[in-house]
Amino acid sequence: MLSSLALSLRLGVSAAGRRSIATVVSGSKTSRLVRDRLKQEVDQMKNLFSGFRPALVVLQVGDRDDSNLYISSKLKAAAEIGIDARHVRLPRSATQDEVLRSIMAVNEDSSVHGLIVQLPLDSAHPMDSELVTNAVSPEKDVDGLSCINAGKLSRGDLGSCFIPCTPNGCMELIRQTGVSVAGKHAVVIGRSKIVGAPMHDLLLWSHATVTTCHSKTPDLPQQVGRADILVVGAGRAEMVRGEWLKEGGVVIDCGINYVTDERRPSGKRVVGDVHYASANQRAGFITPVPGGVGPMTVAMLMENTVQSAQRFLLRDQART
Ligand code: NAP
Ligand code: L37
Repeated sequence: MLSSLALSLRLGVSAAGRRSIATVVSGSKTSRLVRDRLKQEVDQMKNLFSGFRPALVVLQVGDRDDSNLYISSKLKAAAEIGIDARHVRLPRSATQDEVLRSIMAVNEDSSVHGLIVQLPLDSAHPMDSELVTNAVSPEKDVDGLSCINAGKLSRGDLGSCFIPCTPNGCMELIRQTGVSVAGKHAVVIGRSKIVGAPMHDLLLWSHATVTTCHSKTPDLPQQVGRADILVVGAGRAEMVRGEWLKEGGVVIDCGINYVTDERRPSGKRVVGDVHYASANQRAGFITPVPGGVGPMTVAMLMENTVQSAQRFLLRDQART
Protein backbone atom coordinates (compact mmCIF):
# COMPACT_ATOMS: atom_id res chain seq x y z
CA MET A 1 0.00 0.00 0.00
CA LEU A 2 1.18 3.54 -0.73
CA SER A 3 2.27 5.58 2.27
CA SER A 4 0.33 8.81 2.69
CA LEU A 5 3.51 10.75 1.80
CA ALA A 6 3.94 8.78 -1.42
CA LEU A 7 0.25 9.24 -2.18
CA SER A 8 0.54 12.96 -1.46
CA LEU A 9 3.53 13.22 -3.78
CA ARG A 10 1.63 11.38 -6.49
CA LEU A 11 -1.29 13.75 -6.12
CA GLY A 12 1.08 16.70 -5.88
CA VAL A 13 -0.05 17.66 -2.39
CA SER A 14 2.50 19.07 0.05
CA ALA A 15 2.79 18.03 3.72
CA ALA A 16 0.99 21.25 4.64
CA GLY A 17 -1.97 20.02 2.60
CA ARG A 18 -1.54 22.55 -0.20
CA ARG A 19 -1.16 21.47 -3.78
CA SER A 20 2.39 21.81 -5.01
CA ILE A 21 3.33 24.74 -7.15
CA ALA A 22 2.34 24.64 -10.84
CA THR A 23 4.83 24.16 -13.65
CA VAL A 24 5.59 27.55 -15.16
CA VAL A 25 5.20 27.63 -18.94
CA SER A 26 7.70 30.21 -20.13
CA GLY A 27 6.78 32.31 -23.15
CA SER A 28 10.21 33.92 -23.10
CA LYS A 29 11.90 30.53 -23.58
CA THR A 30 9.38 29.19 -26.09
CA SER A 31 9.48 32.36 -28.16
CA ARG A 32 13.29 32.11 -28.25
CA LEU A 33 12.98 28.60 -29.74
CA VAL A 34 10.47 29.78 -32.35
CA ARG A 35 12.62 32.79 -33.29
CA ASP A 36 15.76 30.64 -33.60
CA ARG A 37 13.91 28.26 -35.95
CA LEU A 38 12.60 31.17 -38.02
CA LYS A 39 16.09 32.63 -38.35
CA GLN A 40 17.26 29.35 -39.86
CA GLU A 41 14.30 29.30 -42.27
CA VAL A 42 14.96 32.87 -43.36
CA ASP A 43 18.67 32.13 -43.85
CA GLN A 44 17.68 29.21 -46.10
CA MET A 45 15.29 31.41 -48.10
CA LYS A 46 18.05 33.98 -48.55
CA ASN A 47 20.42 31.31 -49.88
CA LEU A 48 17.88 29.64 -52.15
CA PHE A 49 16.33 32.82 -53.57
CA SER A 50 19.39 35.08 -53.94
CA GLY A 51 19.04 37.50 -51.06
CA PHE A 52 15.23 37.31 -50.74
CA ARG A 53 13.94 38.54 -47.35
CA PRO A 54 10.44 38.42 -45.89
CA ALA A 55 9.17 41.97 -45.39
CA LEU A 56 6.71 43.26 -42.80
CA VAL A 57 5.09 46.68 -42.41
CA VAL A 58 3.82 47.74 -38.99
CA LEU A 59 1.43 50.66 -39.40
CA GLN A 60 0.89 52.76 -36.30
CA VAL A 61 -1.57 55.58 -35.90
CA GLY A 62 -0.71 57.92 -33.03
CA ASP A 63 1.75 57.46 -30.22
CA ARG A 64 0.46 55.21 -27.42
CA ASP A 65 3.18 54.21 -24.95
CA ASP A 66 2.10 50.55 -24.87
CA SER A 67 1.96 50.30 -28.68
CA ASN A 68 5.41 51.92 -28.91
CA LEU A 69 6.76 49.24 -26.56
CA TYR A 70 5.14 46.31 -28.40
CA ILE A 71 6.17 47.62 -31.81
CA SER A 72 9.76 48.04 -30.70
CA SER A 73 9.76 44.35 -29.56
CA LYS A 74 8.40 43.36 -32.98
CA LEU A 75 11.00 45.38 -34.88
CA LYS A 76 13.79 43.96 -32.71
CA ALA A 77 12.63 40.36 -33.21
CA ALA A 78 12.32 40.92 -36.96
CA ALA A 79 15.84 42.35 -37.23
CA GLU A 80 17.27 39.36 -35.32
CA ILE A 81 15.52 36.86 -37.61
CA GLY A 82 16.43 38.69 -40.82
CA ILE A 83 12.94 39.98 -41.62
CA ASP A 84 12.89 43.40 -43.25
CA ALA A 85 10.48 45.24 -40.90
CA ARG A 86 9.34 48.76 -41.71
CA HIS A 87 7.58 50.98 -39.20
CA VAL A 88 5.11 53.35 -40.86
CA ARG A 89 3.89 56.03 -38.44
CA LEU A 90 0.90 58.24 -39.01
CA PRO A 91 0.18 61.14 -36.64
CA ARG A 92 -2.89 61.32 -34.41
CA SER A 93 -4.18 63.96 -36.83
CA ALA A 94 -4.38 61.40 -39.67
CA THR A 95 -7.90 60.90 -41.01
CA GLN A 96 -9.49 57.53 -41.70
CA ASP A 97 -9.06 58.13 -45.46
CA GLU A 98 -5.35 58.74 -44.96
CA VAL A 99 -5.03 55.53 -42.96
CA LEU A 100 -6.91 53.60 -45.66
CA ARG A 101 -4.71 55.11 -48.38
CA SER A 102 -1.55 54.02 -46.50
CA ILE A 103 -2.94 50.49 -46.23
CA MET A 104 -3.76 50.40 -49.98
CA ALA A 105 -0.24 51.54 -50.81
CA VAL A 106 1.26 48.65 -48.82
CA ASN A 107 -1.29 46.20 -50.28
CA GLU A 108 -0.04 47.15 -53.75
CA ASP A 109 3.66 47.05 -52.88
CA SER A 110 4.80 43.61 -54.09
CA SER A 111 7.98 43.79 -51.99
CA VAL A 112 5.93 43.53 -48.76
CA HIS A 113 4.55 40.19 -47.51
CA GLY A 114 2.93 41.16 -44.24
CA LEU A 115 1.04 44.20 -42.95
CA ILE A 116 -0.36 44.82 -39.50
CA VAL A 117 -2.18 47.84 -38.19
CA GLN A 118 -1.28 48.05 -34.51
CA LEU A 119 -4.46 48.35 -32.46
CA PRO A 120 -5.94 50.30 -30.80
CA LEU A 121 -5.84 53.19 -33.25
CA ASP A 122 -4.81 56.37 -31.46
CA SER A 123 -6.43 59.01 -33.61
CA ALA A 124 -7.96 62.43 -33.06
CA HIS A 125 -10.59 61.51 -35.69
CA PRO A 126 -13.34 58.91 -35.49
CA MET A 127 -12.05 55.62 -36.88
CA ASP A 128 -13.89 52.46 -37.82
CA SER A 129 -11.27 49.91 -36.79
CA GLU A 130 -13.28 47.13 -38.45
CA LEU A 131 -13.09 48.95 -41.78
CA VAL A 132 -9.38 49.60 -41.27
CA THR A 133 -8.43 45.99 -40.41
CA ASN A 134 -10.57 44.75 -43.30
CA ALA A 135 -8.74 46.99 -45.76
CA VAL A 136 -5.60 44.88 -45.31
CA SER A 137 -5.29 42.44 -48.20
CA PRO A 138 -6.05 38.91 -46.86
CA GLU A 139 -2.77 37.63 -48.42
CA LYS A 140 -0.79 40.11 -46.28
CA ASP A 141 -3.01 40.06 -43.20
CA VAL A 142 -0.46 38.48 -40.83
CA ASP A 143 -2.55 39.58 -37.83
CA GLY A 144 -5.40 37.40 -39.17
CA LEU A 145 -7.99 40.05 -38.34
CA SER A 146 -9.71 40.52 -41.72
CA CYS A 147 -13.13 38.91 -42.21
CA ILE A 148 -11.70 36.48 -44.77
CA ASN A 149 -9.08 35.08 -42.39
CA ALA A 150 -11.35 35.17 -39.33
CA GLY A 151 -14.11 33.43 -41.35
CA LYS A 152 -11.78 30.66 -42.48
CA LEU A 153 -10.60 30.13 -38.90
CA SER A 154 -14.16 29.98 -37.56
CA ARG A 155 -14.95 27.26 -40.12
CA GLY A 156 -11.88 25.25 -39.20
CA ASP A 157 -10.02 26.01 -42.44
CA LEU A 158 -6.76 26.55 -40.57
CA GLY A 159 -4.38 25.60 -43.36
CA SER A 160 -5.21 28.51 -45.64
CA CYS A 161 -5.61 31.40 -43.21
CA PHE A 162 -3.43 33.53 -40.98
CA ILE A 163 -4.08 32.77 -37.32
CA PRO A 164 -4.13 35.80 -34.97
CA CYS A 165 -0.82 36.05 -33.15
CA THR A 166 -1.90 36.02 -29.49
CA PRO A 167 -4.17 32.93 -29.65
CA ASN A 168 -1.67 31.18 -31.90
CA GLY A 169 0.97 31.84 -29.24
CA CYS A 170 -1.36 30.46 -26.56
CA MET A 171 -1.79 27.24 -28.54
CA GLU A 172 1.99 26.92 -28.78
CA LEU A 173 2.25 27.33 -24.99
CA ILE A 174 -0.46 24.71 -24.44
CA ARG A 175 1.52 22.34 -26.71
CA GLN A 176 4.58 22.97 -24.52
CA THR A 177 2.73 21.52 -21.51
CA GLY A 178 2.30 18.16 -23.25
CA VAL A 179 -1.41 18.21 -22.31
CA SER A 180 -3.51 17.16 -25.30
CA VAL A 181 -6.43 19.43 -26.13
CA ALA A 182 -8.70 16.90 -27.85
CA GLY A 183 -11.62 15.88 -25.65
CA LYS A 184 -10.82 18.40 -22.91
CA HIS A 185 -13.10 21.08 -21.56
CA ALA A 186 -11.62 24.47 -22.43
CA VAL A 187 -12.87 27.77 -21.08
CA VAL A 188 -12.02 31.12 -22.70
CA ILE A 189 -12.70 34.39 -20.90
CA GLY A 190 -13.19 37.16 -23.47
CA ARG A 191 -14.63 37.27 -27.00
CA SER A 192 -12.64 40.04 -28.67
CA LYS A 193 -11.64 39.71 -32.33
CA ILE A 194 -7.95 39.70 -31.43
CA VAL A 195 -7.89 37.28 -28.46
CA GLY A 196 -11.07 35.54 -27.24
CA ALA A 197 -12.97 34.73 -30.45
CA PRO A 198 -10.03 33.25 -32.39
CA MET A 199 -8.90 31.42 -29.23
CA HIS A 200 -12.33 29.79 -29.04
CA ASP A 201 -12.04 28.71 -32.70
CA LEU A 202 -8.53 27.29 -32.31
CA LEU A 203 -9.45 25.24 -29.25
CA LEU A 204 -12.66 24.04 -30.91
CA TRP A 205 -10.82 22.87 -34.04
CA SER A 206 -8.25 21.21 -31.81
CA HIS A 207 -11.29 19.21 -30.65
CA ALA A 208 -11.84 20.65 -27.18
CA THR A 209 -15.35 21.34 -25.93
CA VAL A 210 -15.25 25.11 -25.52
CA THR A 211 -17.13 27.52 -23.27
CA THR A 212 -16.56 31.20 -24.03
CA CYS A 213 -17.33 33.64 -21.21
CA HIS A 214 -17.76 37.41 -21.37
CA SER A 215 -18.91 40.32 -19.26
CA LYS A 216 -22.52 39.06 -19.17
CA THR A 217 -21.66 35.50 -18.11
CA PRO A 218 -23.25 34.77 -14.74
CA ASP A 219 -21.17 32.88 -12.18
CA LEU A 220 -17.77 33.08 -13.82
CA PRO A 221 -16.09 31.13 -10.99
CA GLN A 222 -18.34 28.15 -11.70
CA GLN A 223 -17.46 28.16 -15.41
CA VAL A 224 -13.76 28.52 -14.63
CA GLY A 225 -13.97 25.58 -12.22
CA ARG A 226 -14.85 23.28 -15.14
CA ALA A 227 -11.77 24.16 -17.20
CA ASP A 228 -9.10 21.59 -17.95
CA ILE A 229 -7.64 24.39 -20.05
CA LEU A 230 -8.34 28.04 -19.21
CA VAL A 231 -7.37 30.97 -21.43
CA VAL A 232 -8.02 34.43 -20.04
CA GLY A 233 -8.15 37.63 -22.13
CA ALA A 234 -10.42 40.00 -20.24
CA GLY A 235 -8.20 42.97 -19.45
CA ARG A 236 -9.10 42.84 -15.72
CA ALA A 237 -6.12 42.85 -13.36
CA GLU A 238 -5.89 39.63 -11.32
CA MET A 239 -9.62 38.91 -11.75
CA VAL A 240 -9.36 35.09 -11.83
CA ARG A 241 -8.63 33.76 -8.34
CA GLY A 242 -6.78 30.52 -7.62
CA GLU A 243 -9.75 29.17 -5.65
CA TRP A 244 -11.88 29.22 -8.84
CA LEU A 245 -9.60 26.86 -10.75
CA LYS A 246 -9.92 23.15 -11.41
CA GLU A 247 -6.95 21.42 -9.74
CA GLY A 248 -4.13 20.53 -12.07
CA GLY A 249 -5.51 22.48 -15.07
CA VAL A 250 -3.63 24.52 -17.66
CA VAL A 251 -3.90 28.30 -17.14
CA ILE A 252 -2.91 30.66 -19.96
CA ASP A 253 -3.01 34.34 -19.01
CA CYS A 254 -3.11 36.85 -21.89
CA GLY A 255 -3.77 39.85 -19.66
CA ILE A 256 -1.42 42.82 -19.66
CA ASN A 257 -2.52 45.30 -16.99
CA TYR A 258 -0.49 48.06 -15.44
CA VAL A 259 -1.11 48.57 -11.72
CA THR A 260 0.46 51.16 -9.46
CA ASP A 261 3.38 49.98 -7.36
CA GLU A 262 5.08 52.66 -5.29
CA ARG A 263 8.05 50.34 -4.60
CA ARG A 264 9.07 50.37 -8.28
CA PRO A 265 11.06 53.27 -9.73
CA SER A 266 8.52 53.43 -12.58
CA GLY A 267 5.68 53.57 -10.01
CA LYS A 268 3.88 50.72 -11.81
CA ARG A 269 4.04 47.00 -12.46
CA VAL A 270 2.51 44.68 -15.04
CA VAL A 271 0.11 41.92 -13.93
CA GLY A 272 -2.10 39.45 -15.76
CA ASP A 273 -5.83 38.76 -15.60
CA VAL A 274 -5.10 35.84 -13.25
CA HIS A 275 -4.08 36.23 -9.61
CA TYR A 276 -0.77 34.44 -10.05
CA ALA A 277 0.14 33.69 -6.42
CA SER A 278 -3.11 31.84 -5.66
CA ALA A 279 -3.48 30.25 -9.13
CA ASN A 280 0.03 28.87 -8.87
CA GLN A 281 -1.09 26.80 -5.85
CA ARG A 282 -3.87 25.08 -7.73
CA ALA A 283 -3.05 24.92 -11.46
CA GLY A 284 -0.94 22.19 -13.04
CA PHE A 285 0.61 24.61 -15.53
CA ILE A 286 0.57 28.39 -15.60
CA THR A 287 1.98 31.17 -17.77
CA PRO A 288 3.62 34.13 -16.02
CA VAL A 289 3.05 37.83 -16.76
CA PRO A 290 5.38 39.22 -17.98
CA GLY A 291 7.27 36.52 -19.85
CA GLY A 292 4.26 34.45 -20.90
CA VAL A 293 1.87 35.16 -23.76
CA GLY A 294 3.38 38.60 -24.64
CA PRO A 295 6.66 37.33 -26.12
CA MET A 296 4.71 34.59 -27.95
CA THR A 297 2.54 37.22 -29.67
CA VAL A 298 5.71 38.73 -31.10
CA ALA A 299 7.13 35.33 -32.14
CA MET A 300 3.89 34.32 -33.87
CA LEU A 301 3.82 37.56 -35.86
CA MET A 302 7.27 36.63 -37.13
CA GLU A 303 6.04 33.10 -37.92
CA ASN A 304 3.07 34.45 -39.92
CA THR A 305 5.33 36.86 -41.82
CA VAL A 306 7.74 34.09 -42.81
CA GLN A 307 4.78 31.89 -43.79
CA SER A 308 3.35 34.71 -45.90
CA ALA A 309 6.68 35.24 -47.68
CA GLN A 310 6.84 31.50 -48.40
CA ARG A 311 3.31 31.60 -49.87
CA PHE A 312 4.31 34.59 -52.05
CA LEU A 313 7.33 32.64 -53.34
CA LEU A 314 5.16 29.60 -54.09
CA ARG A 315 2.61 31.74 -55.96
CA ASP A 316 5.43 33.38 -57.94
CA GLN A 317 6.87 30.00 -58.86
CA ALA A 318 3.46 28.67 -59.91
CA ARG A 319 3.12 31.65 -62.30
CA THR A 320 6.51 31.07 -64.01
P1 NAP B 1 -11.13 43.64 -25.01
O1 NAP B 1 -11.32 43.90 -26.45
O2 NAP B 1 -11.40 44.70 -24.03
O3 NAP B 1 -12.02 42.36 -24.66
C1 NAP B 1 -12.16 41.92 -23.35
C2 NAP B 1 -13.12 40.76 -23.31
O4 NAP B 1 -13.22 40.33 -21.96
C3 NAP B 1 -14.54 41.12 -23.75
O5 NAP B 1 -15.08 40.08 -24.51
C4 NAP B 1 -15.29 41.32 -22.45
O6 NAP B 1 -16.65 40.95 -22.52
C5 NAP B 1 -14.57 40.33 -21.55
N1 NAP B 1 -14.65 40.76 -20.15
C6 NAP B 1 -14.34 41.97 -19.63
N2 NAP B 1 -14.57 41.99 -18.31
C7 NAP B 1 -15.03 40.77 -17.98
C8 NAP B 1 -15.49 40.17 -16.79
N3 NAP B 1 -15.49 40.86 -15.62
N4 NAP B 1 -15.91 38.90 -16.82
C9 NAP B 1 -15.90 38.20 -17.97
N5 NAP B 1 -15.50 38.71 -19.14
C10 NAP B 1 -15.09 39.97 -19.15
O7 NAP B 1 -9.64 43.14 -24.72
P2 NAP B 1 -8.60 42.30 -25.62
O8 NAP B 1 -8.02 43.16 -26.67
O9 NAP B 1 -9.21 41.01 -25.99
O10 NAP B 1 -7.47 42.04 -24.53
C11 NAP B 1 -7.71 41.31 -23.37
C12 NAP B 1 -6.48 41.33 -22.49
O11 NAP B 1 -5.41 40.71 -23.21
C13 NAP B 1 -5.96 42.73 -22.15
O12 NAP B 1 -5.35 42.69 -20.87
C14 NAP B 1 -4.90 42.99 -23.21
O13 NAP B 1 -3.91 43.90 -22.78
C15 NAP B 1 -4.32 41.62 -23.34
N6 NAP B 1 -3.67 41.36 -24.63
C16 NAP B 1 -2.46 40.78 -24.53
C17 NAP B 1 -1.78 40.44 -25.65
C18 NAP B 1 -0.49 39.73 -25.47
O14 NAP B 1 0.26 39.62 -26.41
N7 NAP B 1 -0.19 39.23 -24.27
C19 NAP B 1 -2.29 40.73 -26.92
C20 NAP B 1 -3.56 41.32 -26.99
C21 NAP B 1 -4.24 41.63 -25.83
P3 NAP B 1 -17.70 41.73 -23.46
O15 NAP B 1 -17.45 41.21 -24.85
O16 NAP B 1 -19.02 41.32 -22.94
O17 NAP B 1 -17.41 43.18 -23.34
N1 L37 C 1 -0.29 41.48 -33.66
N2 L37 C 1 -0.63 42.39 -31.60
C1 L37 C 1 -0.89 42.41 -32.90
N3 L37 C 1 -1.68 43.32 -33.47
C2 L37 C 1 -2.27 44.23 -32.70
O1 L37 C 1 -3.07 45.11 -33.27
N4 L37 C 1 -2.63 45.19 -30.54
C3 L37 C 1 -2.05 44.27 -31.33
C4 L37 C 1 -1.21 43.31 -30.82
N5 L37 C 1 -0.95 43.29 -29.50
C5 L37 C 1 0.31 43.26 -29.04
O2 L37 C 1 1.23 43.54 -29.75
N6 L37 C 1 0.41 42.90 -27.77
C6 L37 C 1 1.58 42.66 -27.08
C7 L37 C 1 1.46 42.61 -25.73
C8 L37 C 1 2.57 42.36 -24.94
C9 L37 C 1 3.80 42.15 -25.55
C10 L37 C 1 3.92 42.18 -26.90
C11 L37 C 1 2.80 42.45 -27.68
C12 L37 C 1 5.01 41.87 -24.73
O3 L37 C 1 6.06 41.61 -25.27
N7 L37 C 1 4.88 41.91 -23.41
C13 L37 C 1 5.98 41.65 -22.51
C14 L37 C 1 6.30 42.86 -21.68
C15 L37 C 1 5.13 43.48 -20.97
C16 L37 C 1 5.50 44.78 -20.24
O4 L37 C 1 6.46 44.75 -19.46
O5 L37 C 1 4.82 45.79 -20.44
C17 L37 C 1 5.63 40.42 -21.67
O6 L37 C 1 6.54 39.78 -21.18
O7 L37 C 1 4.43 40.12 -21.53
